[in-house]
Amino acid sequence: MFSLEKKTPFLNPEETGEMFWEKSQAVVVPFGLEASVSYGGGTKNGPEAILKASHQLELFDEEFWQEPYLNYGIVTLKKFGIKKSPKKAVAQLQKITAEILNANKFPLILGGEHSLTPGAVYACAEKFGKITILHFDAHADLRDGYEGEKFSHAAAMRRCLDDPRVNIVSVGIRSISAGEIPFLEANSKRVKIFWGKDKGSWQIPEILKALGNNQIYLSFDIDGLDSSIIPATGTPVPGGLLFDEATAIICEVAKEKKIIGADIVEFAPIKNLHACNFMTATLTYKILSYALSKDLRNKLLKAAKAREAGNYKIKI
Ligand SMILES: [Mn+2]
Repeated sequence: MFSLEKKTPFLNPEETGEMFWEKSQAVVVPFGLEASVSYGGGTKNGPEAILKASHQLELFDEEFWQEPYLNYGIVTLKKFGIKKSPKKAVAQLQKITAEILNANKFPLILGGEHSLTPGAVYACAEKFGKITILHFDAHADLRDGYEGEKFSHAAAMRRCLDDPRVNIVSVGIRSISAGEIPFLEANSKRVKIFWGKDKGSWQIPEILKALGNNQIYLSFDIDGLDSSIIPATGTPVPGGLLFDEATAIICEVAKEKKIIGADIVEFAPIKNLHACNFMTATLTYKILSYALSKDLRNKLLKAAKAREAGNYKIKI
C-alpha cells in the first residue's frame, strides 16, 4: 500500500479536509524524473511547484457549477525516491501505475520529464489492452533514442509504440526531426498528428475519429502550450496552444471516450513566474474533473442550466 502525502497534497488540505484512499478515485503521483534533459533543466522541481500552486486554486469550478473534486476525491502519494536511470524509472512507474489501476483508480502522474510516460502507458495497455494516447506536445518524440539514451524524453512516444497495443494521436506538434519522418510515414496507421501550424482549422470530430474506439491515456507535455504563456519548460517552442484551446479538446474527448489515466510532464518551474505553476495546477484539476465526472456531457449541460437559473441549490 502507498504512503499518502498529508501536508502538500494536490488541493489544499485545510479546505478539502483529509482525503482517503478508499474514497478517492484520483491518485496523484509526483514523479520528478530528471535524467535525460537536453536543453533547460528543472523538471525534478515540477511536482512540488504544481502541488503548492494547487493550494491557491478555487475548488469551485464555474463550468461544473460546483466543486467537482467532491464527486471523485483525490489523494496524492508521498514523495518517494525515483530510480536514476530512465529505463529503471520507467519500470518503477509501470509498477506504481499498475497498482493504482488494479485498485480501480485513476493515475495522474506529475512529471518530471517525458521519458516517464512509457511506464504508465505499458501498465494501461496491460490492464486495458488496446489504448490510444492523446498526446499534447510541441515535439513528436518519435526518435529511437537520443544522445545514446533509448529511454530519452525525446523518444517518449517511440518507446510507447514499442507496445503493439498502443496508438497515438498527437496534437500541437511543431518540432520534428528529418530522421523521424520515415518512421512516421511507415506507422501512419498508429500515429496521427494534428500539426500546430493547422490549429486554426482543427475539427473536434476529426480528433475524436482519429482516437478510435480504444480507451484513452492522456499525455500532456506542457510545451504543447505556447511558449509565450508557459516558458517554464525545458524546450519551449512558439506556435502552440492556448490554455482554453487545450482544455476544450480534452473536455470534448472526455465527453465521448473513457480516459483511464494521464500525465503532465516537462514542467520546469522558474522562480517568480508563479503564473506558470498556477496554470499547470489548473490544467491538472481540469483534466481530473473532465476525466472523472460521470456522464460529463449531461453534467455540464445541467451545470449551465443551474448557472443561468441562478439557483445554486439545484442538484447536479
Ligand atoms: Mn515536448
